[in-house]
Amino acid sequence: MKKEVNKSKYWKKLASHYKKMRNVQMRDLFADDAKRADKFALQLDALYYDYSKNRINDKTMKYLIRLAEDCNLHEKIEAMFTGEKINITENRPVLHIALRNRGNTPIYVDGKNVMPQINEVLAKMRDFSDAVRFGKFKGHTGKKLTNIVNIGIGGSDLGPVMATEALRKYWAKDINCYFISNIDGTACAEVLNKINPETTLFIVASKTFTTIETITNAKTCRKWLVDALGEHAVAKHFVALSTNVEEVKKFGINPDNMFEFWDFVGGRYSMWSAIGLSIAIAIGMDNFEKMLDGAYAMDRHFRETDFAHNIPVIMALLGIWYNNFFNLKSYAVVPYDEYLKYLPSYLQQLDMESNGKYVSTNNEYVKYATGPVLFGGAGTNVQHSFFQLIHQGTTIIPCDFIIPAISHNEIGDHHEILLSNVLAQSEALMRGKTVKEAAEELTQAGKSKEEVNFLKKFKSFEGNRPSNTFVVKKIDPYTLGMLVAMYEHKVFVQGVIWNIDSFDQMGVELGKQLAKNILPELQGNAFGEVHDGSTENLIRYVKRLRK
Ligand code: G6Q
Repeated sequence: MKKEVNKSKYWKKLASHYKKMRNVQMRDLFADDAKRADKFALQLDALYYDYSKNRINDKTMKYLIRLAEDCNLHEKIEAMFTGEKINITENRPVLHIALRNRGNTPIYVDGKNVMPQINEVLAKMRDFSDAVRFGKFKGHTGKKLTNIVNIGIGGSDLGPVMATEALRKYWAKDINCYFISNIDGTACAEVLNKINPETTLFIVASKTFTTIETITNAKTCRKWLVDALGEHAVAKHFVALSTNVEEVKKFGINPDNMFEFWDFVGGRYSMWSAIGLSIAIAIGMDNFEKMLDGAYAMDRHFRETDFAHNIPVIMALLGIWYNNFFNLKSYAVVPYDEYLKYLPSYLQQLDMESNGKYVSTNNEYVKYATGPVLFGGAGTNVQHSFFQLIHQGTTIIPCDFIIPAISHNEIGDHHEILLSNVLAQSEALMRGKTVKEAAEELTQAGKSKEEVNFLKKFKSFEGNRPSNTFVVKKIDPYTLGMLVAMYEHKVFVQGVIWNIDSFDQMGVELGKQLAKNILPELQGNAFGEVHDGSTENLIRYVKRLRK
């Protein structure tokens, strides 16, 4: 059995090193070392990762890397890439990396190379997305399908939503994408109100094909289509993305119209698979494959690069440093690109569903913090919402800033203003403004002595707040692939160090089970279950309002 990580040599060394580092000021570290910014930076293709604005020195990095080595990270990475069953609670391999294994080297699961089946589905996606895009696969009444509606939730929704939005500039001119995920009837109604059944393709995306939200939404959409065009229209307007051919048939979708993926692909890691069909139709299969190429480049970097120069490993270790030693329980991801506005929600599932666990792979309750709270939003908008707390709140929230040097919409000086803002944020967070500096500024602005004395604390910033900055040239399919794979691997490394299974999601089950009990109680009269007083009251009150 593996020793608990918080009992390990380098964990203890880090704990005592933290005591020396906790009061160190980053601005002093920069002043003392002219090469700091170069030293704590990495590059892969056009992606530049500056992690110098962190509360680290050489020793911190040395200890963190030794910690990763002691956790057998090398072996664990190899285990993932070679198809070992590292998802131990579900006894499954974890092979999203196979979906973008552009070198096509064999990867075996139970003695069988999975690459041929992956390539087959990619080829089927190419044929179908081309046929839709070029109007060869038409709707029941002979019209071109221009409204693409992905019906799915969680991992069968967030990737397509995020990636299609990120790559909106690459969409075919006449194609529009819509997403229905929430069981709230409003989600269906709002999309159906906007589209014409004759020109709509519904993509039912569900790994299990049993998810209540998706199946209910898909049935509603099917009825809407059949009411308008008749039962025969279904074959031309519905396709399925799933691992479950039986349920797809039961739903009434011809298996010829099904795009398969497999149990070795986790929902939140599935946008590279058939689950990405809406992305492929929107941007074309060539661009979809460029996205896979970008992810593959990151995969090779992750697998082949020593830890000290390995971007996802360094990101993960810095996360551990703050989470487990500084005791910081959240972090923010802030892309300065409007097209990446859904990236934080996507990463929220990736990170929080993967590493929000308190049972270790030793089948014991962990005695250290695991996954942090991740939140974020697009800059500059969030500078006007939660940034106040990031600058002057009583907790410290490390930030990831993501910056494209070139915008897809270079209008006037918009992009330079945007860039100046993000660069200023990371500078301000690091440097801060002392009370003395604040007082001087107020004096220069002509404030009276009393005003200066009163305002100087409010106007000061303690600074020393960490951030990472990622610069790319432009958000294109390749770059997006790199960025998403980078975060996937960061999450993986943290899971290895915390010794948890990052690939199950048992935590979402209990609520689903209880909802099944409550549904008949809402629909009928009797209480079948004994609930707590609060839940019973709420059920009664809601029912009274609905009468
Ligand atoms: C992701 C989770 C979860 C899943 C949804 C939808 O890793 O497993 O978010 O993607 O619950 O599941 P189906 O694709 O089976 O409908």
